[in-house]
Amino acid sequence: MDRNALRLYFICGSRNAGDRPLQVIEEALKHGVTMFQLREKGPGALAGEELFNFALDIKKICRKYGVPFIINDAPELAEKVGADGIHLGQEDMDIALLPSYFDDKIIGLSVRDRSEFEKSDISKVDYIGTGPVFATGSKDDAGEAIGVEGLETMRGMVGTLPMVAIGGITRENYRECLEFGADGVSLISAIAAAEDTKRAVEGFLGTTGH
Ligand code: TZP
Ligand code: MG
Repeated sequence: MDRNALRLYFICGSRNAGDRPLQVIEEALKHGVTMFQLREKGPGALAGEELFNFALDIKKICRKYGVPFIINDAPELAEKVGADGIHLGQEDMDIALLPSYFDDKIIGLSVRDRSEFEKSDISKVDYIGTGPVFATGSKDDAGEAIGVEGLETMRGMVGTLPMVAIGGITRENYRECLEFGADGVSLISAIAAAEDTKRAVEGFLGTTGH
């Protein structure tokens, strides 16, 4: 994959962005998000037909803006909807068991530290997501923050493999993530919960004043 796609990777589900998630997603992509992940988790999460339709709407938005569409931890849904890739955590499906649909798709894996890296088969992995770099309120079981030092350690281990930072990333700290080895930043709340989506996105791209 093109590592530049990781530059501003927006992750969102139907419950993260107020009562008009599709509008927030469209606005975010329109103003420069480079990759998108549908992560449908937690109380009130959509399922079945509703989730499928939501995913299809998002795919259309992603196509419109030429942004890769990744789905978190739902290979069947990803295949059914024709997503560009899948993101898996350490506890999710084994990458070796993914159906052949994913052979030419983007495969992302969460790897937080050396011990997770050592037990991961990264032969089919296109990028890794590393974190939480900072404290986050968006994932209950995210664990202890690894800091930018943790990112730097991971960069040393993974060599040139594309790597995106995750967890508690804001306009104030994202540059540090890039300086310490991440190809980009992935985030939920800093865009999904922003009052002004356009301004939030541009703040991560250096296209607006701070
Ligand atoms: N994995 C590690 S931290 C996290 C995930 C999904 C949540 C990131 O959300 P936020 O709001 O950008 O901290
Ligand atoms: Mg998962």
